[in-house]
Amino acid sequence: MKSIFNIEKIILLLFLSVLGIACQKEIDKKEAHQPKEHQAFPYKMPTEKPNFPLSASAERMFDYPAPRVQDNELFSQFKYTRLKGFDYNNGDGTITRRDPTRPIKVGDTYYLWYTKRHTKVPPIGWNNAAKATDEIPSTDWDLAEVWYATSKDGFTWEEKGVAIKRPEKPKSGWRSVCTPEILVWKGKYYLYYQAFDEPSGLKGDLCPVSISYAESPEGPWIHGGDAVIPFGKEGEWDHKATHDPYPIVHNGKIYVYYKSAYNKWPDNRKNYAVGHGLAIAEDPLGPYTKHPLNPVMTSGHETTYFPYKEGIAAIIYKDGNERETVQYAPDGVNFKVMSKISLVPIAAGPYTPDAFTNTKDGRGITWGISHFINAGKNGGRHSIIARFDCDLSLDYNEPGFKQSGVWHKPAVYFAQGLGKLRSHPEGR
Ligand code: AAL
Repeated sequence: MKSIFNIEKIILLLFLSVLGIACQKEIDKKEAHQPKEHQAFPYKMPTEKPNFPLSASAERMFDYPAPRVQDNELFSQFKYTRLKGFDYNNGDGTITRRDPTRPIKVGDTYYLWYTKRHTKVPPIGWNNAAKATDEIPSTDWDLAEVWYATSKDGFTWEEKGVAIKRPEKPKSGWRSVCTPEILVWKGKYYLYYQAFDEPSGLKGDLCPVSISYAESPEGPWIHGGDAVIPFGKEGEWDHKATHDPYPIVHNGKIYVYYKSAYNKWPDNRKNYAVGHGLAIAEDPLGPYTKHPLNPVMTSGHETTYFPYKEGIAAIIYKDGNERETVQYAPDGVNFKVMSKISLVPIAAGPYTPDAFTNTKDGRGITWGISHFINAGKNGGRHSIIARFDCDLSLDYNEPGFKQSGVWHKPAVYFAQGLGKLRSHPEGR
């Protein structure tokens, strides 16, 4: 008799405690929806989002890696250094170097690849592409090849020669090979690059991506394939061009971020938009499968990505509403803005020691090579490559790079004067 009484007591107790929990949950839920008391925002910066009503801006402040930009690991200033070792023919426009890869270190030597055009005359512009010849380039990257240079310190470089030559017509790339990027995979070196079969600008900036490989960073480079990044189907955002191929090893596979421009037509380019897609493969020579959520980035221009913590971070410039930002995606697909940046390195190739190590703990970047496309005076337009330094690294902490002010001399602003609004709105 006594034992039955105990069991009932236990069941009753159990029932009451479950009831109790359910009630508490209900209370919490109700409380959760109760408008919390408004409180004054504290003078001392909260380390995490306060639990009282906040303005949209104050809410967002706690969506960043740190509420203060100076403490934000994914915010940095960028400082620039002119490189030694490259000649530009007194800036007369006949020599250009642009769209550099990331430098890689082999032994104690840094290797760098880039677009080099050395033509008799400067480019005539893509609006005049129909007048381009075998000697007269349309754009700055027309009639170009992929060259390479080495350095011991990343400041002084020695140009070594051509890595990827333009093949004989009609092979893909006979008109121009440019905008390279490097991958190191299973002890071999791979160069991805754009391959033009017509002067850029004729019908657009249309080109597929080719790939070559070598046992050594000094070559010889063996042709590995053409159009390795599949174009989209007719009407899709990337059916016209695949640019700026950018491989990173992630999740044991090759993640290639690439750029494409859409919403533009030969007779109407002014409403163009730029996106970045992701194509994934288990072998550098492909096949590549494009991510179903492409474009994974809807701002930016050239591609710059690097492993960060368990995910991928990106430096985004020029185009789109989220231009001039650093973004991060733990899955390498769904990027969010982590900071707003200024004086952004264009077509940046950051030195990224863990780009090809399949890291689950990306350490970030501190320097790299970028380009300026508006070097040289009118008629001598060409690009130069330069070094940038920054602190987007978990292992480096230089407060100088974390200051929030970027002060240009008034002359810099006045140089962007109203007079150029129609002729050169972007101040090129
Ligand atoms: C660059 C890159 C690609 C384009 C052209 C040369 O900024 O996006 O390489 O084709 O411009």
